[in-house]
Amino acid sequence: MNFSTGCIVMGVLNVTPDSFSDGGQFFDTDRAIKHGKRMAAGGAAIIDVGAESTRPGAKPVSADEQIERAVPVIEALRKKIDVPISIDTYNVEVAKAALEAGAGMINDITALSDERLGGLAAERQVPVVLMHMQGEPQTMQIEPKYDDVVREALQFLLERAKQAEQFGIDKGKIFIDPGIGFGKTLEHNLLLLKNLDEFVATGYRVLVGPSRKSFIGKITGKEKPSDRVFGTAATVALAITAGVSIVRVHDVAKMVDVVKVVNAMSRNSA
Ligand code: HH2
Repeated sequence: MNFSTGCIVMGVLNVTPDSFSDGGQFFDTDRAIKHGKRMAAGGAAIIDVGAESTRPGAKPVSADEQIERAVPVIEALRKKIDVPISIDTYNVEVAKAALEAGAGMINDITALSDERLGGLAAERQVPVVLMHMQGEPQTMQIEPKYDDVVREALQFLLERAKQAEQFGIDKGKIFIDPGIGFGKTLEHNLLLLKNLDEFVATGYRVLVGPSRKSFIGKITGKEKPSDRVFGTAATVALAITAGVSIVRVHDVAKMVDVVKVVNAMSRNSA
């Protein structure tokens, strides 16, 4: 991963029948592989493969089923493209199988709640994403509550990042993520996005994943996630200005343009 030009783009590859924005579109292995190649050609610097939807209300998928969905896609992409692949999982068996298949990064929405995942990342020396979530996907959007969402997410992520370092993961390989939409109201999401610079100020690299999420639909009135591209672009531009290192998005080629322009402007004003 090269951050010399600024922020980079992580493309979302959901090998699922039920993801909130593209469920079913890339459930078929061949279609998933094609989409991965398309995202790489569009300028993705990382491809994040997920085999379980974590949308609000989603039910967990067994490790075997996730492995069956993700591994053939990772193996094929590893051979066809040069872009690093990350596995979006909180399950240690799924992570192990994905790393064997050629993934080189772990994206954990539970921020190493299973310590074995921390051990695995340290042993294999792969980067990890630690994300903040209140509750769990099945129930997280019922009534999210915080005294101070920014402070609480920051404190949680700092604790988990320190733990990750204790596992033996290099600081430079740890990414923290406020977890947009994970146990958050519209107001919470906006506060987190407005204060991304505070996450950057921790010294850990920051990843953010606002792409096509429902808070954008609430603001713009766009019901269909695929109509939320411009709304997503606004969040991406703001995130880069705050110093975020990775944006996790669905519309890779379009967001790569946004990222290139904002990166260039950020350099010129430095
Ligand atoms: N968002 C989703 C999934 N994984 N990982 C990180 N680190 N940050 C995020 O914001 C994040 C994530 C949800 O988006 P998507 O994968 O498109 O949907 P689904 O969970 O329904 O598959």
